[in-house]
Amino acid sequence: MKPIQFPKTSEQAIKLESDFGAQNYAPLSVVISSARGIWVEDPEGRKYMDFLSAYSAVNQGHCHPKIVQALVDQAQRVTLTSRAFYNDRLGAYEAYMCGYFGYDRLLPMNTGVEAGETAVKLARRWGYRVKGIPENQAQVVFAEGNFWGRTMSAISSSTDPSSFAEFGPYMPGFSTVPYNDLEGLEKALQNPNTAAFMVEPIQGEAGIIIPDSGYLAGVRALCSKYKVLFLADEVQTGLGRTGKRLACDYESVKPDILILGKALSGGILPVSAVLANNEIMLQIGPGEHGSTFGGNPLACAVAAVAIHVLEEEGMIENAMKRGEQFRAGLRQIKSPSIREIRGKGLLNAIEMNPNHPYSATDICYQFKKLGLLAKPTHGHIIRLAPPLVITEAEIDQALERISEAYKTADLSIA
Ligand code: IF1
Repeated sequence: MKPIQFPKTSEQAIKLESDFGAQNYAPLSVVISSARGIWVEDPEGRKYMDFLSAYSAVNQGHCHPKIVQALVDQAQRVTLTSRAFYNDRLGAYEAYMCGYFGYDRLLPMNTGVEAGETAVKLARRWGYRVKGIPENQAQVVFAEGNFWGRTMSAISSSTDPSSFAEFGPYMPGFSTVPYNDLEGLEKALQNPNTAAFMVEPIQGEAGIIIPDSGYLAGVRALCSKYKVLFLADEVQTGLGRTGKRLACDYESVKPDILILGKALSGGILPVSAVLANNEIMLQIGPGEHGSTFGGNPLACAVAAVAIHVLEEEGMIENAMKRGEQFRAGLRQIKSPSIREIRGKGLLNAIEMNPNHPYSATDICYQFKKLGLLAKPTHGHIIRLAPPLVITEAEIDQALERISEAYKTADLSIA
């Protein structure tokens, strides 16, 4: 069999996917063949500012040299041992992460949704053994508009038909309450069979929905009051994205179970993690949970450096400062199509008037023509989330391109 031939042009790359790929995505028509920092390049040499960051998996910038070096070094030692044996990277990584986030223990997984599944299993197990919920009666509550992945459990909690429709039957014992609504949440937590409430501190896919200040503190207080575990899904908002180490830090609340993913590897390979204290984490014993790649030495070596460079290179503070600069600049753009600018740190969104002649997708194609890549979440909301290494000058450059895109679009319908 001949060795694989990769395409040389964007057109060839797109055609191959169209001919042979599952059609579970409809990507923007741009092909990325190389990347560094906030910049990505297509096979024809066109350069773009990445304002999606692979949905916040590339907070540290594409191909961060130190993270790549950690990958290369470890890949030449050992990459995967399985958990049937020990390896010499996992324990040190666990200790490092527990010290950094302030928990007793870490359970390593690979994707964000696996970490979410792990958190729900831990919560149910704790519910039966510690809270005393009758077997198979545990309830886990989620927020309307949640998104935590594509598995059957994750879609069973979803309120978005594009996530759950025609995939039933669904996981029992799940319910939802309105986001940012403490009264509604309290009613659900009064059910003695409620084991946990899982929530994103800022809802990403729902459209960068920022709750009222005090909401997270209210969640924390209500969960403590009713002995319900507070599960924070920081897969997208964590690791500096919102200008703080965790978005929960805005209200200094500490979840009972912390769920991390995406940028935990700086976008190099799938790494996720669940952190909790002993009373919760030790409810799962040997042989009761795991995964082939969970805790592999390559992932541990990469994640340890991905976390370290966040701090060492001041990326979290930069996200706070650049985010303020970015939102101030966006608010200078006068376009009848823009309804709201919102965000925290470098997790931002432009909400457009849904009935405006041009859509968020139209605007994203204008952005692409001007050398900036972004993608709408729902029809009329554009998520703008560059890597946290973006400079002041690059923010200004992005603002010029965004402003130009709206000017062109507004002129086109004048
Ligand atoms: C896709 C969305 C974002 C997440 C939060 C857990 C997970 C995600 C808050 C699961 C994953 C990804 C999935 C990816 C696109 C992207 C996404 F548009 F789908 F909704 F970011 F908003 N918690 N989000 O955002 O992590 O298992 O994917 O590692 O499915 O297209 P995962």
